[in-house]
Amino acid sequence: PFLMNILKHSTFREGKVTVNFIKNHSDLFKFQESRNRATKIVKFLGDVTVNGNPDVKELDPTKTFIKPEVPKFDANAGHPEGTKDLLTKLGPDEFSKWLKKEKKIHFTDTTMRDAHQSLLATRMRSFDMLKVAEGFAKNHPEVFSMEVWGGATFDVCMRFLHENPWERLRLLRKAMPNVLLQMLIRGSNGVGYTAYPDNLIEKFVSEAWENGVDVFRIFDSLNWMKSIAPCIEYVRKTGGLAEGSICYTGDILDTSNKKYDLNYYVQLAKDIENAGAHILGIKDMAGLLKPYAAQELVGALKSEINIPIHLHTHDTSSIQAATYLKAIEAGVDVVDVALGGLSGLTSQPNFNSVVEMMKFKDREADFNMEKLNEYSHYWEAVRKYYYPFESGLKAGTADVYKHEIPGGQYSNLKPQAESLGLASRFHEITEMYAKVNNLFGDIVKVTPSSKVVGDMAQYLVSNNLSIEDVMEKGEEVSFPQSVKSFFRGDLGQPVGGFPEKIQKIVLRGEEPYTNRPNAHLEPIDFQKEFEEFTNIFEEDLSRKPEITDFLSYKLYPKVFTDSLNHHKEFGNLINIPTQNFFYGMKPGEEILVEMDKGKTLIIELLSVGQANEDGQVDVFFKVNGQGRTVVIQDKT
Ligand code: 3PY
Ligand code: ZN
Repeated sequence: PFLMNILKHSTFREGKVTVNFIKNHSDLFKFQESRNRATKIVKFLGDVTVNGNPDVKELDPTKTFIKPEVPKFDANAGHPEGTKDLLTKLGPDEFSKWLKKEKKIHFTDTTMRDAHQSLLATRMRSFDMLKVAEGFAKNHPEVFSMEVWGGATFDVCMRFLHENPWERLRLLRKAMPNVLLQMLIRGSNGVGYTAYPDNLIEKFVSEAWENGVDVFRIFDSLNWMKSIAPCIEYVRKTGGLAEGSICYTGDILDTSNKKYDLNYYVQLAKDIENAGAHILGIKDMAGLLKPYAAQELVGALKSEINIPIHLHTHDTSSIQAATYLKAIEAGVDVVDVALGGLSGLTSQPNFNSVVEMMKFKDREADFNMEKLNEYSHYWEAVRKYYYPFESGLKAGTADVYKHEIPGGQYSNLKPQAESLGLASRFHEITEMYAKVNNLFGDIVKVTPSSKVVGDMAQYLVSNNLSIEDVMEKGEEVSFPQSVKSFFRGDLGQPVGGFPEKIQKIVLRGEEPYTNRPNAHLEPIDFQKEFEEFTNIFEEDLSRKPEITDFLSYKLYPKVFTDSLNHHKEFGNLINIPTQNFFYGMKPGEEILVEMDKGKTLIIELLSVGQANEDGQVDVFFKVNGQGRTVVIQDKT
């Protein structure tokens, strides 16, 4: 084929070949390059077929899948105007005023971020999103925003799905240029679990904007303004919308709760508005905001602040549609919902049903219900591929008001407990979670502070220790790293400060600090470090490293490096169908894998050989009609 390329080359045919012909015509190597890429993909498919996907811990051979039906849309038509076009036209300050004046209720679709983060351990692949992104944006340009990025997706995307999160964002942006794209950012903790240097967060925000994010939902896991305010400022330097958020905890209707009462939230909301937010987010990460509390909270905020209000919840209790109804009556501007097939329980309330709820009333939003339901069916079918990541929760629970575990964490805690051999003690863990929260001074619990409480609860249950044991024999307890770090001040300062006694026990004489954790971190010298990064990784990446690669590396050095090594061996897997990505192929099965626009591989698995004495297995494929054998080490 290489020779054929030379013979077909125009310069060769014109008889102008010189000694440098091959050197000067890199296109000759294109064939080799795409053959290499195909080989890597086939190698991956061979490996999953023989060894399984290491991320799938338990296979259920009785599972059957149905082909997800992609709702129809006109691929040749342009995108109808949506909220992104309006943001471009008005700019963020005027956009915020427009939103506040809107009468109808607006919707953010969380299906591609929080819904799968909270139901399927964040495993949704770009492949399944990209199948419907363009169609959704064309069929439903009236959606307020699509939450598609941030939170845990950044890490999981690289760590388990072997994808580049920036590539996901760019592709979704391209498919949905007309509607706002939204991300979740953990203030000074970015999309990680600890504080990062301020200039790293600033650069991250500006690159997120450049690559497609419009709405930044900013929160701090302890509701600490000193972590929220700088991030609002970074977003204000872009053309994006800063949604500063309060994390809701406790119950404002409970008058014995003095810490997180209505006044506390109103003051925090004012601080967020004064810090320059365009929108106020109410982030009810555990789904604790009951209907009548929502009425009171939203009602009070509407009269105390001037920016529009965006409400987020999780339906763990199963009554959060009622919360939305009361919030809508009280004047909330936008609510977060997930398409039916990925809604409910630890995810968001059902998009389709909440739209129906408002039909024929004055704040009704006009959606094509037939189409919206088709998208719900699509996700229902796609969800089946992800069965190993289902948490197994079957019903809503009122326990959530006691343990206050965020939706995303709750669905993760069960598999985590199983992996520690504590499956039968799950309720003990959730009860311990509540006790640890009290011990730590009743803190706001959301990533990463929720991880601190969860780590401690699991540690105590698995070591059969009680809260009393900790208080009495603390010097014998080996506290989890996250707990030590929390009491040192690495996540910032909790509302009302740290309880001193337990802080002393955990820190064993180490001095905590009370200023911003970021103040202890050296700023990044971007020019110098990016150059070093380029020197180290250029060859492995086999392309020019981008600043976004560098940001991934700075946020998750090991995850980035592992993901790069995976990429070197198996290539870019973004276009492998999800069924084959997780479960490999069956002999006789033929699949299509798009390489570049218009270039598709037809891959058929012919047969899988027997392992030889070294444990090597020959796997026979046909790729675009040509036989291809890959040798796979059997690790089963
Ligand atoms: C995250 O930080 O990932 C969350 O979704 C918190 O609720
Ligand atoms: Zn959430």
